[in-house]
Amino acid sequence: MRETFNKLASIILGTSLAASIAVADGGELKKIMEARGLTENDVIRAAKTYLPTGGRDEFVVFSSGGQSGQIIVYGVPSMKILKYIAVFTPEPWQGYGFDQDSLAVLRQGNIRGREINWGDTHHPALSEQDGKYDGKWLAINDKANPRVAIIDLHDFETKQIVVNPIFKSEHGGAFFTQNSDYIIESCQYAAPFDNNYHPIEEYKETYRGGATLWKFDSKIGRIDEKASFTIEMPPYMQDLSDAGKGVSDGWAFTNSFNTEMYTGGIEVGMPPNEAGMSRNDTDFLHIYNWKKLAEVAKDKKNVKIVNGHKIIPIEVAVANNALFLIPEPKSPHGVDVSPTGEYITVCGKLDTHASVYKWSKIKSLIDAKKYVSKDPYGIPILDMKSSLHGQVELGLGPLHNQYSNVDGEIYTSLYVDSQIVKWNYKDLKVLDKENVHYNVGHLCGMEGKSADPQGKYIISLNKLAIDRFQSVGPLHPQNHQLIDISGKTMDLLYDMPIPLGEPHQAVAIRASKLHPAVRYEMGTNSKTGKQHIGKTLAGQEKIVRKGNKVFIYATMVRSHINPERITVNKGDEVTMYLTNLERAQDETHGFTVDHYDVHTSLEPGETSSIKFTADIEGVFPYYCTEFCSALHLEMMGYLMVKDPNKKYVSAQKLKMKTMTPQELKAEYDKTVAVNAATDEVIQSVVAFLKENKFEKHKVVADLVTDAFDQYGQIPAQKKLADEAVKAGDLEKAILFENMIWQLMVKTADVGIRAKDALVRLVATKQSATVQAGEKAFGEGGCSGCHVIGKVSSGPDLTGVLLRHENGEKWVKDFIMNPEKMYNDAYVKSMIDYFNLKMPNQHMSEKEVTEIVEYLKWIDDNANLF
Ligand code: CUK
Ligand code: CUA
Repeated sequence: MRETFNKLASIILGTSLAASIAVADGGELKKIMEARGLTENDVIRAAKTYLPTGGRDEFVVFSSGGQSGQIIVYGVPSMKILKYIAVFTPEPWQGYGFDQDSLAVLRQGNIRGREINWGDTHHPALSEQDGKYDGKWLAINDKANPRVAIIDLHDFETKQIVVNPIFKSEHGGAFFTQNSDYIIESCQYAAPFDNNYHPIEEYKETYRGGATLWKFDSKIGRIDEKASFTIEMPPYMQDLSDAGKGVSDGWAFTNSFNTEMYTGGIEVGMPPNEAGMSRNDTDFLHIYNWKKLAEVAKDKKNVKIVNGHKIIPIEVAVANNALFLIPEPKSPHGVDVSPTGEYITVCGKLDTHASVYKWSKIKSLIDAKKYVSKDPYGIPILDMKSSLHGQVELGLGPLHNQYSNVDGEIYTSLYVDSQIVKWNYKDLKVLDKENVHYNVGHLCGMEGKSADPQGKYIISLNKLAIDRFQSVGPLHPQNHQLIDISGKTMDLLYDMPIPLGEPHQAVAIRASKLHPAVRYEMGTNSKTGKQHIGKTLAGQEKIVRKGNKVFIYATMVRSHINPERITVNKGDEVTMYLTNLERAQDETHGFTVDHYDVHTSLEPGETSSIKFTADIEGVFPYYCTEFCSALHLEMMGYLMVKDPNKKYVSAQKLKMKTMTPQELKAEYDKTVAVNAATDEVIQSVVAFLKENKFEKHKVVADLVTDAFDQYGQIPAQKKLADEAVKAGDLEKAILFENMIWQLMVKTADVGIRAKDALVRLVATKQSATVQAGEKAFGEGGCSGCHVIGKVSSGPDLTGVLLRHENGEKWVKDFIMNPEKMYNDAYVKSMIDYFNLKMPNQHMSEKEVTEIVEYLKWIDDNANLF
C-alpha cells in the first residue's frame, strides 16, 4: 500500500508544486541545488523536461540511427529513448534477422544476390496527407547501399525494403510527396545505371545521377516497384531533396554539388576531389514536375529500361517541360520547402548565406519559357536572381532548415559555427542565435517540415560530444540537444547522448497522432500482416516429419512451451513455428535453441518461425528468453539431436526412491488446500474490483480481462486433475493441481495490479498538506511500526482519530509527548500488547498537523485499504 501512496502523491502533485512546497517549508529544494551545484535556470530547465513516472511525452521523435542501420525512437521533451527499430541490420532482441519472417524482410535488401547486413540510414520521413503527418508510415533511406525501407507505425516494425536497381549510392531520400503518393530517393555519387564497368574517363558520357520516384500505396503501406520510375539527371552529385507542397505540389527540388563533374585522381597527381568538386561559385538546384513525369512514364515509348526499372531520359523530361536547373550557392546541402510551398530555402555549406527561392517566381519563368541558357545535357537553366526571393547572411556552414508554427519563422543549423539560428524567411531578418556543442548537422522541429509545424522545440543533432559526457573512450556518443523555442530567444534545455550510429536527420510527430496496437490478431505474421502458415492454437501442437525435414508447430503461453521434448536426427532440417497464445498486454515471449544462432521475439498473438539444420549432435535446451512470469525459468524444453549412424547404449536405470501412497495422499490434500486458499484471495480482489466498478476504467478493465484469461484455463486443468485421481494416479493429479496454482498466481498477479490501479483512480485527491503529511509520516519514522490497513509492529492507524474522544488533539499530544501518556490505560494496554513504546520522534508542530490531515485522508478512503 505504501508504494501506492507514493505513486498517488506523485500523480496528484505536479513537480513544480512539490518544488514550491519544498522551498516554502525550509528550503529542501535549495539544499539540493546547493549540494548538486544547480542554478535556478538549471532547475527551471529540469522542470521543463522532467517526465514524472508514468507520464507521457507530447512528441515522439524518429531519429536515423546512422551507421547502425536502425531508427531510434524517443520522447520530447523528456528525451527518453523508447525503442530502436531494426531496419537494415540484424537486431537480436527483436529477433530481427534471426527468425525466418524478419529475415525475409532483411533479405529483400540483398543487392545483386549479395546479402547486405548493414546500412547507413540518413533521412527518416513520415507519411503525409495534405502535407500533414498522418502517423501511419515511416520511410528511411540507406545511403551506402541505395535502398528505402518502410516501417509500419502500428507496430513500429520494418515491413519492406526496396533496392534501387540503378543507383550505386544515394542520399536525397526519403521524402514523401504531400499525399504520400510517391517517395523521393535521389542519387548521390553518380555512377553508371547499368551494372557494367565503365572507365572513369567516360564519366560525363556514361555516369549518371537521378531521382527515383517510388510509388507508394498508403493504404497498405508498401512501395510498388513496378509503378515506380527514375528521372535521369546529369552526373552532378544530387544531394538532399524535398517535395513541393500546397502551391508547389506536383513538383520536387533536389540540390547538387560537383556540377564541375570533377573525378579526382590524387594517385595520378591530380588535385583531390574536395578541391575540384567545389571550384565553381554555384551548383544546380534541380526542379522537376514529378506529377507530369509519372504520367509520361506510363507510356513505354518515353522510357528506357535498365535492370528492369523505368528511366525517363533527360531529353524526354526536358521535352515535356518537366526538368529545370537554377544556380545555387556552391556545395549546398539542405533544400527545404516552407509549410505553404511558396518558399524554398537552400543552404550552402561553403556559403554564409541562406538563399530563399520563391515558387511563384520560378513558376512564371517556367511558364514563360524564360531560360538564361542550357547545361551540357540540354536542361534549361533559370535565372538565379529572378527566382530568388532573397538571401540572408546567417553564419558559417549553414546546413539544414526547420519551420515553426510562427509564420515566416525558420531555424537553420550552422555546422562550422556550431549554432542554431532563428530567422525570418519572408522579411529576411536574423532573430536569434543559440550555441550548441559541437558541429550540428540536421536539426529537428516538431512536425517542422510538414504543412503544420508545431513550434515549441528544436533538437540540435550534433556530430561531436566534446566536453559533454562521461568519457567512454575515444569514440564519443553523439549529442542531441533540446532547445526551447517557445520564447523570444532560444533556450537550451537538455543534452542527450546517443550511443548508436550517427543520427543524421530526425522527424518528430505529436504523440496523439500515433495509434500503436496492443496485440496482434491470433496467428499473425507481423512482417506481412497476414495469418502465418504456421499458426498453431492450443491443442493443435504437433511435430510433422517429411523425409529429413521436421516441422514443429509449437505454442507459447505463460509459462510453458508446447512441445517440451523434440528429438531429431543429425542433419535434419528443422522448422519451428511458434505462436504466442497470450492476449495480455506486453506478455512477449522470446525463443531460442541453444547453439543454433536462432532467436525470435513473439508479441501477444504473433506467430513466427525459425529454421536451422540440426548439424551438431547433442542435447540442446530451448527456452523463453523474456522474463515473462515467476515461472519463466521453467519455460523450456529439450531438443535432442541423435546421430542415426551411431548406436547408443542405454544407461542403467537408477533406482529412485518413490513416495508411499500415504505420503502422496498428504501432498495431494495439501496442494488442494493451498489452491482453495489462493482462490479465496482472488475472490476478495474480485469483490473489491466489482464493488468499485472496475469496468468504468478502461485501464483497469483491460487488466481484469488479462487476469481472467489465465483464470479461465483452470476448469480444464481441474478436469484433468480429477480424472487422474479417479484413475488412481495421484502423482499426476498433484502436477495438474500445481498447474492450477500457477494459473491462480498469474491471475492474482495481474488482479492485484488491477486493484492498485483502481485504488489510484478512485481515492480522493490528496491536498498539498495531506501530501506533506504522508511525507512526514514516512520520513519521521512512523511507517516503521505502523502499516495502514494492517496490524504490524504497531497498531493499524485506520480510524485512529475516531478511537479517542477529541481524537485530533489526543493524537497530536501523543506524537509530541508520548512519554507523558505511557500511563494512560489505552496506551498502557497497547504497550503491553506490542511490547513496544511509542518513541518521541521530535517532530515539529507543523509536521504533526500535517500527519493528522493525512490520517483524515486515510479515514476518508478507509474502504480502499
Ligand atoms: S546529411 Cu548528415 S548532416 Cu545525410 Cu541529411 Cu546533412
Ligand atoms: Cu515466456 Cu519467459
